[in-house]
Amino acid sequence: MAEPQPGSQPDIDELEALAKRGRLHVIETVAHSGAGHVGGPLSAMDLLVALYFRAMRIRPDQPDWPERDRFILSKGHSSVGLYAVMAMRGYFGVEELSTFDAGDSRLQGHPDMLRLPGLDTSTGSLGQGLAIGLGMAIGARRRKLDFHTFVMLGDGEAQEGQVWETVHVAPRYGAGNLTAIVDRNGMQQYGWLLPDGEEHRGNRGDPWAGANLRGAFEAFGWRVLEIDGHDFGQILAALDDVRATSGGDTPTVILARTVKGRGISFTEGRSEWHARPATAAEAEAARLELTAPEVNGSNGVEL
Ligand SMILES: Cc1ncc(C[n+]2csc(CCOP(=O)(O)OP(=O)(O)O)c2C)c(N)n1
Repeated sequence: MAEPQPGSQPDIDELEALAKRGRLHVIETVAHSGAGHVGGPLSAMDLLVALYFRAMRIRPDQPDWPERDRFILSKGHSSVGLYAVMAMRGYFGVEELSTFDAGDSRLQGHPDMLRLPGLDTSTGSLGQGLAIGLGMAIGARRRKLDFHTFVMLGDGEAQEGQVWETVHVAPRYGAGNLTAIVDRNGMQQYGWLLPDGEEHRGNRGDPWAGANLRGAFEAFGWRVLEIDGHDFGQILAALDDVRATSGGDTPTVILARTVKGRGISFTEGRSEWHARPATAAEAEAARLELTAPEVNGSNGVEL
């Protein structure tokens, strides 16, 4: 498959191939650095590819373009997924991924906007990104700019209080130009905290926590879209929808059902892959899976 050129509109087959390539970058980059997160970047990959290759108005060669859409990876521990997509989109060369997490690298374990052009915010301490995004959305209105601000959160992150302070006030500011995207993979660092308070260290995603998110956002006056976060048709439709309503007064949350570790058989739904590097043998197994021609005839990633 030819690499889509910046500014082109890759179709769904091309987006799927890009997501596979992005997943391969994630597993290989973290294996190479010896540290980093895997499960969250893999669950977010399809959403990131759709944002950077189809939905967002951006100019990778002009990262400070004032009218660019803003993106905040509030679940900053998934940085390697964002870097993989930014590299494929042309912000920097894919070879720079091999510097990930080194002390002098622009690609820190958590995103550092003072080092890497193209990042709109530094993140890592969970819970803060949505408040910053609301500030950007209000700023856009005051400066009469029509850019849209997208903030990606984890569902574990959604337990943070600052998220709900922002959810509370955003409709009051008429922030229709703000979209929260929750990567709802039903797992956090070790599994999930169960309703009875017992921490479940294992591989059970929890529908309880996810189910409450719709009601909570709606109670504060947000528009809620629920989608399959691995279905590009649904992702693109939701992102078109928020663009169409960007001039309105109601912020939107996209609750994207995802699978932690998505795309590699032995990482899917496994909480131990939250943050651990693959061994050389595991990285090779992942490469074989992601590059294998599929049964339905479409191709795996061309390297
Ligand atoms: C304020 C804060 N507390 C704790 C952490 C450590 N931490 C990093 S990732 C993570 C789990 C996050 O779970 P979730 O938001 O569901 O992310 P995902 O499953 O998408 O990786 C935690 C607790 C942190 N980065 N910031």
